[in-house]
Amino acid sequence: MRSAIGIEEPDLLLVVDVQKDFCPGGRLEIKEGDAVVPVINRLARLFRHAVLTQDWHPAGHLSFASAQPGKRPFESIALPYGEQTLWPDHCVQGSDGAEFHAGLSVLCSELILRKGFRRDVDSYSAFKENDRKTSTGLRGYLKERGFRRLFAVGLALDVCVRFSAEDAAEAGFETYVVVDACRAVDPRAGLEAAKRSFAKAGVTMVESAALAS
Ligand code: VGL
Ligand code: ZN
Repeated sequence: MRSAIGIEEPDLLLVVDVQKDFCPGGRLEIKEGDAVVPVINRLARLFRHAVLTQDWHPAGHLSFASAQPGKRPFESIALPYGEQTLWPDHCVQGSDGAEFHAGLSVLCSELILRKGFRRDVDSYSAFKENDRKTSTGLRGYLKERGFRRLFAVGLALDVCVRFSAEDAAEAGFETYVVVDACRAVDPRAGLEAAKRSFAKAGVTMVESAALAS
């Protein structure tokens, strides 16, 4: 086991998409999605700074299978910017399912970054949209604030946490994914693919028990 990581200035906790629609009973429910909440609440007390992301789609968003004639959720389509997985309608702007899980308590949160709000581009990553060109502005914000290490948690490990962490590493942040503070849409293949990809991207996987104040 690696030695403990002491959380200090200027470390950042990045809390990805802990929203009702990704939790049991939601429109794109992830198995045990709500189990991340107590782990994240505990972690949040070690940090001085956090950013929350919120998936925030207009009705009829192109990532919704319902917006693509003849397509069903979890199929994929070719778009001008590449392959796009189709999902059930989820995290529609202003809907109850787009709200954060009611038990989430991250008092050190200083920014809520909404993403996926352009009808014709999805955004898994908190940094770069799925066209891989459009910036969300988060890189500039975090650099300007002087953060150096990022600890990513939330939903889903194999989708938005993965793309956010890899883009963070590419942007030059020392990046960790706290695995027990995440759950995957596909806990088998998706999780395995994420692990391989993290190794290549220079993202380190840690357990929450390894983090200390
Ligand atoms: C997510 C699928 C679609 C996520 C968002 O937050 O991981 N997954 N939109
Ligand atoms: Zn989405």
